[in-house]
Amino acid sequence: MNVVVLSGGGGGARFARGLQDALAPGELTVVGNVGDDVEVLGLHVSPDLDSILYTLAGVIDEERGWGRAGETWNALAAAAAWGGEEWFRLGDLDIGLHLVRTRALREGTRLSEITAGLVEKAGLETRILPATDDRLRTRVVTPAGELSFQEWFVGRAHRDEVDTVVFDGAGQARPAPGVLDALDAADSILVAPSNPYVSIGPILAVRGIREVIEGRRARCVAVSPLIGGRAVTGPLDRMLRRMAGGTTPAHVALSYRGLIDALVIDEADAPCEAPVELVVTKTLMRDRASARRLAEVVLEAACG
Ligand code: FO1
Repeated sequence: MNVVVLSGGGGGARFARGLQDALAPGELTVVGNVGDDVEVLGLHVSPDLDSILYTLAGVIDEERGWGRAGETWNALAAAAAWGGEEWFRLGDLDIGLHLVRTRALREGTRLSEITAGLVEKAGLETRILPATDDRLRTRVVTPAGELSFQEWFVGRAHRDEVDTVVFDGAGQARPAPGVLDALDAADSILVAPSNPYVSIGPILAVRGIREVIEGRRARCVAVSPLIGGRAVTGPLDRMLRRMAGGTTPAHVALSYRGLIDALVIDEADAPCEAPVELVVTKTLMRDRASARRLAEVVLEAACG
């Protein structure tokens, strides 16, 4: 069976691990968001790809939800002491990966090739594909002006309301090698419980990806990232209220209009009406076992 999941970091990465646990080795392809990518201290950081890689490899800091477990912060402290930036915290272990990736990018290697190399080094059989190798950056338009994603999300702790989300470079960005083929060959296409605007939106903004999903043969099932109308973490509930007018499953389903056959929602959001088939279950991923249970329900809804 071929399963493709579109994912951001955090909850998306946990869901991907649930899928990896539920499926046979090699059956899963994760298409990851790169709109959050940022250059810090001269290093190229791909937060969502890294959260997916670290989570699937079992080295993520589970509590923080990003970066590596057992992290230390000496390089960052030393850089800061010399006047370097420290608003975006890079740990010593994490920096090891950024050094390798940044050097390879400077030598002209594509992000997708670099990511495949990291996946191999981690000993994973799941494929992780960046949505694009081209430059695509998410920006948010707020009452305080237009901000880069990380300036808003980390620098300002996402306190500003968001009026619009813009994907800089999306017009030119081509899908990374393997993305369209994977979607085409998929028996099921899944959308992880990630933020539809800033995690899944940038993936769908890459030329051809939305169109291939719209023309799919496979069923496409999304998992709502809301529980009881509230985001588990992050600003999605505020974004949906302001940009879509509410936080019910119908509002989530409408953000994937034309793309999904079913939406998996939490028991706390049922009963309700939505323009797609609804599947009700417990969606909170407290640990690896609950993420696997959620993955099994979603696969059942997608494959029958
Ligand atoms: N999130 C924060 O809230 N503060 C940070 O300093 C921070 C650093 C960071 C470094 C590497 C990395 O892979 C992720 C990091 N994140 C940090 C998380 C990240 O900004 C967001 O969670 C994602 O971009 C949203 O999916």
